[in-house]
Amino acid sequence: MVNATIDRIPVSVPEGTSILEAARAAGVMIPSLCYLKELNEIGACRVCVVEIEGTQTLVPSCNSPLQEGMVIHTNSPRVREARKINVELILSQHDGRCSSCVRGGNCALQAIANDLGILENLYPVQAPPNDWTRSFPLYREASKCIKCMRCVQVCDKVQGLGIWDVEGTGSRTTVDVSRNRRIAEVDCALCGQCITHCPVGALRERDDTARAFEMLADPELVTVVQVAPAVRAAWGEAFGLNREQASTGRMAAALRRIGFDYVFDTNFTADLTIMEEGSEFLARQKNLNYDGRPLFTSCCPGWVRFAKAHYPALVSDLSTAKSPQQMFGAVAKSYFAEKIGVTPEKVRCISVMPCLAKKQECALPTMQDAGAGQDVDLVLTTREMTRMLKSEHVRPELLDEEPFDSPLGTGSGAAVIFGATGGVMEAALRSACFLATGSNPDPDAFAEIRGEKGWREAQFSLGGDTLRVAAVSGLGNADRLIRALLHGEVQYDFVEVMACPGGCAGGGGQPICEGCELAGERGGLLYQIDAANPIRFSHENPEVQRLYQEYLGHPLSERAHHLLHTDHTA
Ligand code: HC1
Ligand code: SF4
Repeated sequence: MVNATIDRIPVSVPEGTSILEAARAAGVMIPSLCYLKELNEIGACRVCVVEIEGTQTLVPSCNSPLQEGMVIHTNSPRVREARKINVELILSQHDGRCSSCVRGGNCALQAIANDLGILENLYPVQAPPNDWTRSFPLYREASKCIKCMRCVQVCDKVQGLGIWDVEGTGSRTTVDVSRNRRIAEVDCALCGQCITHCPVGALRERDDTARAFEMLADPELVTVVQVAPAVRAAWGEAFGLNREQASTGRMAAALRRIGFDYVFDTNFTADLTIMEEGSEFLARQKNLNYDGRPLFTSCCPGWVRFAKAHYPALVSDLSTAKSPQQMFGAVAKSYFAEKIGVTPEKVRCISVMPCLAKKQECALPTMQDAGAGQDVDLVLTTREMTRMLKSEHVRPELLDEEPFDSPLGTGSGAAVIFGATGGVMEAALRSACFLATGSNPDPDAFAEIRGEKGWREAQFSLGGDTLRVAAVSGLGNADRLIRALLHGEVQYDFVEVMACPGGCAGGGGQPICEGCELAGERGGLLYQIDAANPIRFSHENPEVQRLYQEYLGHPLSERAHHLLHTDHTA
């Protein structure tokens, strides 16, 4: 252990601990901008500088290890002055029009500048011009980039994609798409992790709220909204609501306040996905020509984009079942439109997703089967939904709870855990077990596949057969798993892949909390919601059963194939 004092507080930490982490452990919060624990410890912004008694120079605390006997001052006059100058210099290259910035009020740079009492920009602002493809679901404003490198590191080290890099030299140094490419030309998975790790507003989703408001204002249209499983675990963060206040009932009420005609739950079609994918899996296992390669889940469009770009030979092993989002669109514009007696052309299907890749998934030509424009017309991220509620001055905490509409508003506990890594696999196994044996397993029989580790595996017995399954989250982990599979180092029957670390709970469209990684906590909440649901199995969802009785027939029927499956060729 190393013993030292930080701001007169004695500290004792393991050798190698940075001054910044040692200070945080002692309750001393040293401000930082570029720092991301274990990912970006480059000391680039120099906001976290501290003074070591007896030395002349200030050091960045994020990458300077605490040493025996050090006496550290984190807020001395020298430190304060240097920190202030460093932030003023950063501001001189930053478009600081905070009132029209999506991160206004939730920006690390704004907060630090305010904390340091910087009330005017001393230096002329020289920010690079913005030059970006506006139609792309990921939007970048170069004029706001502070070159902290967080996006570069998350994309490289966690996702293994290398989309971003430092470009230019001297005062023209900036971060841009690597190797001078355009964003639409590179294999960006659209996971959005660069956005949730950007401390300012340099990265965000394409804003589709104006289009959503237009649809809501058109009296000729029937607007139908679906809300993804993981959204319910996070939307309240943007309003500072506690867990009880941030209920699905209040979210449904709030969405009705801004004008949606029908408020439905993607959980309904998550259950439907399980019926189709579970049946597909069992059929594949029985198939004598089955080549022994695993079936991969396909509900995460970030993963599907990655697979198409990096492992095209594996695309035929993706489940043909569409994602719950796309099944919802297909069912809303066929079965539901028919039920309420409107033509599908009049229906506008809008999703609220924790995800950017869903904005691209809904536009794929292979996802349009209901015959009326796009099956899903528009995707909003969780952040866009909360911005819309705020712009309409909705105060969710003041609303009474309201149920989702019927018949696409009921979901099982198995459906809600889709939003956490391993949840799709667990939900599928619960129902596959029933389909294979005719009786329900203990709903928690497959809990071994839960957890926060990026790559987990388990073996289960299913109708006398041993099943080898794995769940990975984060594309770097997915890449490692696929390489191990291709080298014969591991063998699985069924693999769940989610592009975002922790699954959709940690999705790139979720509310941003500076310095927090909330996927695990949000995922835990989804498991609690599952445990409290009286229905724990997708095949017991009464509205899904009714959909089969009234419309689809049975899983993998011709109509189910037409509406609910795809070949991932686009
Ligand atoms: Fe997801 Fe899914 S779990 S992919 O993360 O399969 O986005 O939540 O909606 O479609 O259900 C996202 C979440 C979501 C789909 C479901
Ligand atoms: Fe989107 Fe979820 Fe996949 Fe992330 S894990 S890319 S949020 S579907």
